[in-house]
Amino acid sequence: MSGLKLFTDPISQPCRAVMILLDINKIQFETVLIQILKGEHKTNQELKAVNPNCLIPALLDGTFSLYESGAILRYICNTRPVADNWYPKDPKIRAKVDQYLDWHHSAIRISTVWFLAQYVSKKPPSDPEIVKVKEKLVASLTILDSHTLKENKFIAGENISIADLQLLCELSEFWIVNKNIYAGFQRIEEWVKNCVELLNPHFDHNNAAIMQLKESGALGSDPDPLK
Ligand SMILES: N[C@@H](CCC(=O)N[C@@H](CS)C(=O)NCC(=O)O)C(=O)O
Repeated sequence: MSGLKLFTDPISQPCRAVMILLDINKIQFETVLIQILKGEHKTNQELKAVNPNCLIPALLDGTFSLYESGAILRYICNTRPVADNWYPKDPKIRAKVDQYLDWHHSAIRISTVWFLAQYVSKKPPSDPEIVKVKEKLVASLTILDSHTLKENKFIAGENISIADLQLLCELSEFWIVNKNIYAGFQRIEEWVKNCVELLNPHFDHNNAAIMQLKESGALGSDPDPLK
């Protein structure tokens, strides 16, 4: 046993990134399932003690507690037997991984706001909040497609890293509503295929919950990219 206890729900993008990293590196961990759709993150007192923000993922390593997926991904790489490509020791490549993990929150994670507003809260696409978020997201996808992935096969270089995991899990959240928000961004489309191929069977295994949600049609279907 690695001694890790992860508070998680596979329908959450940052949770999946952490679970895939653990799985692919064969690191055992104890799962505390926090079902977001049932509001369990708001009531689970053990989670609240680990993360006073009541958000997941959150991690316990013995008595050491940690929240924020980017910090958790890095901590696992720094403390467990993880292949070097995930968080390379080379300072320049590592800095590029860190650059993405920081940029992610203001540039890509914003897609969550769109998802929650349009498909969970059922606001119309013309809602000013949604329009603003989409503009920002298109600008960020354009940067990834025409800059980041033009220079490199993966975000930080020639190998897949935790930065790619973080991005892939965020973009694939829209698969729940049958939507491909990166359609037409050819380098991103190619990169998604490459990542999924490299990560499987661990990617599909951890994606099963969102695929079930998609099949259930619970949040509807919106196949139009970036509509
Ligand atoms: N910046 C945080 C975001 C964590 C987060 O927003 N988690 C979501 C699940 S994807 C959550 O717990 N949501 C519950 C809520 O917002 O009430 C991270 O990367 O870990």
